[in-house]
Amino acid sequence: MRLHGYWRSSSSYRCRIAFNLKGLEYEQVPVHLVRDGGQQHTAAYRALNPQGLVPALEVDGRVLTQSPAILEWLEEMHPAPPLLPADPFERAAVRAFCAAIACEIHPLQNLRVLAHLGSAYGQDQDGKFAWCRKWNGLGLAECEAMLAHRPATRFAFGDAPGLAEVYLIPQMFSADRFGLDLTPMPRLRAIRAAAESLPQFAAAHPKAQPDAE
Ligand SMILES: N[C@@H](CCC(=O)N[C@@H](CS)C(=O)NCC(=O)O)C(=O)O
Repeated sequence: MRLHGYWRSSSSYRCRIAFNLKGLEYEQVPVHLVRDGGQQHTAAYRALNPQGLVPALEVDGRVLTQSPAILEWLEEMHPAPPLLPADPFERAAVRAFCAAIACEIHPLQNLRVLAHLGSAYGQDQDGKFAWCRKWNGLGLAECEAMLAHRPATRFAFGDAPGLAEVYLIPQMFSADRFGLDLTPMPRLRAIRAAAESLPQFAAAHPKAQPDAE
């Protein structure tokens, strides 16, 4: 398997965590999202992913895109250890938590959205980061609330890490990068501390990647 990604991309980070939790070997192919105007826009990369976004996963000569699809495929192909609970209702609850991150927060902070805030609305780096803090702050507070009435387990949906942490930990990394104060989210911070004590998460961290800057 070849993962085309970028060290700081949270969607790529999700995939790296999941591969590591499953104990799977994979090769990384760096796609620099900034250099040369963004290597994701080259014809060669768009042949892999017509959306011009990372990640893209090459598997036996075929290509999968969209990290949620990659993660669901991974879970179906390599069910052990599971990233989702056995109970269908709980599985839906985990997917809702992941969607709160992948659908409501992440798209608003994407590089091309921030570039448009600059070119069309005159926002500088401070303005763009303030925008990112707004949507990360709102979305992560909602994630904290989604867990408020759940049992006090080590991770979000039990005592083992799963899909919720695959989405959450990269999103919290982004939130830090944008300077968001995570003090009002003690449950999320405790989950992150538990996850980051595990080697699978440490190895997936952006700063541990070969293309890290
Ligand atoms: N929903 C997609 C999002 C992919 C995505 O937005 N990737 C970002 C990096 S995290 C990207 O490639 N951005 C490049 C750009 O905006 O030009 C997924 O989860 O795979």
